[in-house]
Amino acid sequence: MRLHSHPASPFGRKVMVAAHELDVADRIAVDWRPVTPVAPNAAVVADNPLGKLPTLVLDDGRALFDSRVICEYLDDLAGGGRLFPRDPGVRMRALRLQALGDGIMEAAVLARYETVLRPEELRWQAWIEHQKLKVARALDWLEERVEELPAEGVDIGAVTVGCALGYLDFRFGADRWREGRPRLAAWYERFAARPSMAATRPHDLEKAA
Ligand code: 99T
Repeated sequence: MRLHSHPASPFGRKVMVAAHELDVADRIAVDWRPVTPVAPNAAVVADNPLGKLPTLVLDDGRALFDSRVICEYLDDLAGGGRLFPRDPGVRMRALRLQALGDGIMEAAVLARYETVLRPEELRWQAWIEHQKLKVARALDWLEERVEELPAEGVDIGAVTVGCALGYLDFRFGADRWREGRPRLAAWYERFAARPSMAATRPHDLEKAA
């Protein structure tokens, strides 16, 4: 299998953290593709009409997108029911956290694009502020409900929230998301120490790419 991804992409990291947790990472060859909404990559577009990362190309040529679909595929490949719990109540809790983590990443990526991609004279400060407010509200929600995240072990909710927090450190370190959120910060400190997270740090991958 080949994965179109990029060291900076939190969605790409989510897929690789899931792959490491499921012990299938060595079956995936990663192709680093620089991609933005205004600079699509031809190889990615050939496999995914949306032109987005991550996109996984299977050995039979089928391409899977987006990160949610790819993670479910990898979970099935590894036997199923590991990152996506089978018990309906536990599963729904993990899926809701996945949605929240994806939402944090989406809002943060939109704020990032508005900050670095859009020509300076066209930048819309209120847009950036409101994307950042979404992130802040989601982090406060997590701080209040940190027990929803698995204290030990891992599921797709933990993987996604962990990658979202890692992305905030990578792109928005100056915003200091840990301030006022000690419970979430403590959870992340433990989660970030997992080998799957250590193997996928954006700073390290960017240097190696
Ligand atoms: O939107 C584009 O054309 C290019 N952007 C992407 O492909 C981003 C890369 S993160 N990926 C997504 O938005 C995927 C979202 C999808 N719902 C999923 O896979 O879950 C780039 C971050 C950065 O450069 O800082």
